[in-house]
Amino acid sequence: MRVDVVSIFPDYLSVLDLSLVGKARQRGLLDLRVHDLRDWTADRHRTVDDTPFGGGAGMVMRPDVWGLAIDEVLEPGGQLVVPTPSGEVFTQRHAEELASAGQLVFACGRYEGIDARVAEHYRAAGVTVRELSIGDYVLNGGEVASLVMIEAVARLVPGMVGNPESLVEESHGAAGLLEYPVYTKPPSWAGLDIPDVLLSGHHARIARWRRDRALERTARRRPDMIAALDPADLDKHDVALLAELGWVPGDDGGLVRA
Ligand code: JB8
Repeated sequence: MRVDVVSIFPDYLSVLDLSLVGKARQRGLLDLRVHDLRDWTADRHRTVDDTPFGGGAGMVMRPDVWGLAIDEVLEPGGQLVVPTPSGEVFTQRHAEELASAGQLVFACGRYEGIDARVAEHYRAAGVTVRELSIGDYVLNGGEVASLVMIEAVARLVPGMVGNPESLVEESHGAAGLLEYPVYTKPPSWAGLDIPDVLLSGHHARIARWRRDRALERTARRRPDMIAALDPADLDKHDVALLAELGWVPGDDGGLVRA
């Protein structure tokens, strides 16, 4: 897969030389190229921004400079990703979709963002343009959001993760539940003993205990995920535990708070 990142702070992306993203590059699975947006300016000051039409605070990134950069970097079939606090919230589903693209171009804005005509222009030209937010908080620019999305996507590219099982049995996987708590040696630490069931060797009891803890954790921390569960994925023990936690079947079969 090819990933291009365009930024006025290309050094922000240097951490991609490390870790599993760096290893995937060494192994030829990921062709990652970072570009300085100012390389596509022609004026003495290498200007990338200007004042907003209609007034208001701050500066807006010029569409003409962005257009030259994207026209040069984007390959046929490539997708354009624009990190922005105004975008759809980036999820594991987005990561999975992006992982199947041949090329991703991340356009990292700064200041008050990129002139809205850039996304409009590339959509009109038939390019898939994804305006994505990594969460409900505001960063100073799209670089760190791009790093987050690149890591989430890169680890899904076949061959990048050593143990493919660790890709299926994890948070935000098919189960729609948070992960159960995990423990390792020593079995007693700081006066805390690991749960006895995990030493029992009873695989079915361990699986049930883990599912109960996942359900409890999800109900407490992510009630939105409980409401989104497919009732067909719940066994009678799940339904009983969730009822104890205050979740009962609603009119449409989904769970609602009692
Ligand atoms: C200017 O919070 B963010 C984000 C903030 C930004 C820009 C892009 C993304 C561009 N500010 O994810």
